[in-house]
Amino acid sequence: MFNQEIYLRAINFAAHFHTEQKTPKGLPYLTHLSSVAMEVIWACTESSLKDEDTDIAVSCAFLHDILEDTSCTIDDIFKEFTEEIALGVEALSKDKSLSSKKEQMQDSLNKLLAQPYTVQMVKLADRISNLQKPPSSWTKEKAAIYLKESKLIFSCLKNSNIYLAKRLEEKMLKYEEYL
Ligand SMILES: [Mn+2]
Repeated sequence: MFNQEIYLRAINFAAHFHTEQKTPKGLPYLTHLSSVAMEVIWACTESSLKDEDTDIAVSCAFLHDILEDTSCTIDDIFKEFTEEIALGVEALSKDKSLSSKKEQMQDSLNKLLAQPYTVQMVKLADRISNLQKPPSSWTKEKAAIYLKESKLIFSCLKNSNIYLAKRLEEKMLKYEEYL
């Protein structure tokens, strides 16, 4: 079980910064963040992780897109959360100064591989959440590239949590239907 107060701090902080942001399907962004947190909580429970580890994973789940998508800075996170969480969120964020998306992903994966498994598993949960039916505006090529990228994430981070790895594998198999 996680610490409810830490959970509340993370969800409120995320909601404050993501405010009006929507998912590609037009839903409040908090639906994505809470679905990632839900996958993480499920995996932490299945794996019987320690409460402290679950708290880190759940906090990183709620904060994993905050640096990329909002005005929140790494200093803001350091002020409100532990160093472990701040560094975890930083590793989960793409460095937009790198020129291509491919480089940004590889850089983020390299940073994640230096992080504890509690942070790495958030990336698996994020991709599980994102592998729903693609938006109608996506071409089959775009979806195929997304699946290929998902396979890279899986191969780099699958050892962080066997339950999430299995679930991501199933999601990728299902995603083939959309190609
Ligand atoms: Mn995300």
